[in-house]
Amino acid sequence: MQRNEFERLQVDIASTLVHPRLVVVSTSPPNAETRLAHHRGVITPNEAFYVRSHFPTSHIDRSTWRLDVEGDVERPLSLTFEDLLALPTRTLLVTLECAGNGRSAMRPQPVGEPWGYGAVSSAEWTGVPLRTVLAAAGLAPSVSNVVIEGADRGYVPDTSQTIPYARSLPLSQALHPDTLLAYGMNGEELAPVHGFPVRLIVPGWYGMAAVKWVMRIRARSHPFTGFYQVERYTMTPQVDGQSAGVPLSLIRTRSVISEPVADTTLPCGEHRVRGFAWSGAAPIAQVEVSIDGGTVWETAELTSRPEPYLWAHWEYQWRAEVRGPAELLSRAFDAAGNGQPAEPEWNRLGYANNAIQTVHVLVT
Ligand SMILES: Nc1nc2c(c(=O)[nH]1)N[C@H]1C(S)=C(S)[C@@H](COP(=O)(O)O)O[C@H]1N2
Ligand SMILES: [Mo]
Repeated sequence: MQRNEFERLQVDIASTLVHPRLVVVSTSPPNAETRLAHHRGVITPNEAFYVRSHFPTSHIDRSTWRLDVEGDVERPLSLTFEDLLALPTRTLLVTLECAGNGRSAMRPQPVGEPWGYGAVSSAEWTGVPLRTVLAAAGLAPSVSNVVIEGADRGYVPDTSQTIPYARSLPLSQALHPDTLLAYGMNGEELAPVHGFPVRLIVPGWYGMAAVKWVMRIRARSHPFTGFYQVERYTMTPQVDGQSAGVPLSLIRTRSVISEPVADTTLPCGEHRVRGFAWSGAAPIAQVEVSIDGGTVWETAELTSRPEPYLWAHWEYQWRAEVRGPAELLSRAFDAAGNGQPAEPEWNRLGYANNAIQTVHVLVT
């Protein structure tokens, strides 16, 4: 192993193990999920925010960093960090969920990081709308999509050279006023693992769209066929992987139970069941809880104000009267009427599992 590679590995391990709230899924590249029961309120502290990276963390010097805007544009740009700071800002509360969140609950177990339910977190993001930068460059009329490229690179199956992490957005989403080039996370600069100095935020979309360490923006008039665009992050139903997949975009409606913690023991009596619910398509309208394994459902109380892109917190009062195993379930509905299925929609790469979660506890 090269010396600098070794050093990078040390940094990755240190930056993911630094906070006891994170459960490490892998150390290089750094992948770690947030313990649901450790959330206090709807905003996740930066050091407890889940981490998902395909390649080692990029460590970027902000003073030499440039954001290149090129491709089918009238005026290619190379912006400094100060150039970006000088543009009008926008701040949004956004929940980020990895498309692989909950993969470990799928059967048969698909390939990929074995996430539990903690690859989801929320923050207040500050940045410049991507459209502002695209307007400054001037898009050609033929442009149909915009590729956002990160500084991180590595090998992927069937390539002899390294490739960068890169994702394309349809033009309509690239021009959406809420799609941000973010440099602020809960009032702080981004940590290296979360994409310092600048990352994309695409509110309502699964996390793969939120490209970290953004270095290059390319306006294109033809479809982008990069590895992370067409080989990953598509719903591929067949085991053979031959049929074309449906690209992931909006986060499906979902809820999780954060308390009581799954597979724990509690005494008979009053307990507060707590959790979160979110949907990329619309704010959360209702959450229901079942304490009998899914036969009877009752409405939970929303204890935070439902917002378009931010998860809602909910609570439910449970009087545990019967000793023995209990099964707690929650299900959410968004304002557009989307709910959660009883079983995951199985797909080869294990994405977008928004099936109702069952939490098993033992009442003593
Ligand atoms: N450059 C780059 N951006 C990336 C990734 C990556 O590997 N490289 N991973 C994506 C995925 S799959 C997710 S879920 C989110 C995770 O963001 P976080 O690590 O800040 O939680 O970043 C996205 N942006
Ligand atoms: Mo992800």
